[in-house]
Amino acid sequence: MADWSECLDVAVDIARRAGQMVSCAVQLEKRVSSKSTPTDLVTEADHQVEELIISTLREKYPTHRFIGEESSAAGVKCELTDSPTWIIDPIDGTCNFVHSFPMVAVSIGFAVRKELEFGVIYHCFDGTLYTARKGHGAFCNGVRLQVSKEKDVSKALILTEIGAKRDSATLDIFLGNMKKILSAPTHGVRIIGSSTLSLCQVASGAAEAYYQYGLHCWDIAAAAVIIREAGGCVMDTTGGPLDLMSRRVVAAGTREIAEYVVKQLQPINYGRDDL
Ligand code: 2AM
Ligand code: CA
Ligand code: CA
Ligand code: CA
Repeated sequence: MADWSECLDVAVDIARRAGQMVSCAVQLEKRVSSKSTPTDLVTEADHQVEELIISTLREKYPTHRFIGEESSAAGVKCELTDSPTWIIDPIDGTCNFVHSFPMVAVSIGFAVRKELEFGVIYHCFDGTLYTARKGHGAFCNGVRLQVSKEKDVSKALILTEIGAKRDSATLDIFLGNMKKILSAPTHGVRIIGSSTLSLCQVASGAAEAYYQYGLHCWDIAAAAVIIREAGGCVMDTTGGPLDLMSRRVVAAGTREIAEYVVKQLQPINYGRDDL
C-alpha cells in the first residue's frame, strides 16, 4: 500500500519553488485581467506558476492526473476520478497578490480514489509552510498543529470570504449570514482574502471556524487534510460530509462550533459552472 510520502516531499519542494516565484513576481508590475466578472482577477503569474507546478509534477508522475484553477479556466476538464490526482491553486489570493496585500499562498492537495491523502500550503510572503498527510498529523514549519478546542461560539473568531459574485441577491445572503454569525454574538469575523490561509488559521487554532460559498476544490483540498490532521472537522454547509466539488465548506476546530455555523447559514446556490 503506497504511503505517498515521497509525493508529499516532492509537493513541498515544488510549493516552495512556486511560492518563491510568487514572492518575486509580487515586486514586479503585474499584468492583470479578469475572467468571469470584473472582480474575478487573474495575472500572468497565476498562469506561469501553475505551468511550473504541473509541468514539473507531470514529468515526474506521467500517469497522474492534474486539476488546476487556471487550466480549468482554460477549458481542461475539472474531474476528480479514482486516479492519483494533484489539485492545485497556483496563487490563492490573486486579488491580494495584485495589491501586494500579504496573504497569498500556493496550495497543492493530492487525492487517490477521491480520498485526500496529503496537502501542502505555502505562504508566499513569510515562507510559512503548512503540511499534512492522512494519519500522520499536521505541521506548520515542522511544528505539530492543533485546532482550537473552543465549543462556545460566543468565544469564537470566525473567518469567511467574499467571492467574485457580487449581484445584489448574493450579497444580501452573504450579509444576512454574516449578521447571524456576528450577532451570536461571536468575538468577531475576519476576511483575509485567501481561502487556504484562512483554513490554515483554523488548523492552527488562531480562529475557531471558517465558512464559504462559491469556492472550488483547489481552494479546499490541501487545507481539508491539514485541518482534519490538526484535529478539526471539515463539512458541507448543510452539515453533511464534505464534497470537494460542491463549492461550499464549513471548517471548525470543534464539531459544536461547525454545527452552530451550519445552523446559521442560508445557503447560496452555486451551480457547478457558476462563479
Ligand atoms: P483565488 O484568489 O485563488 O481566486 C477571496 O476571493 C478568496 O476566495 C480567495 O481565496 C479566492 O481564490 C477565493 N475565490 C475565488 N473565486 C471565488 C468565488 N467565486 N467564490 C468564492 N471564493 C472564491
Ligand atoms: Ca481565481
Ligand atoms: Ca483560490
Ligand atoms: Ca487561484
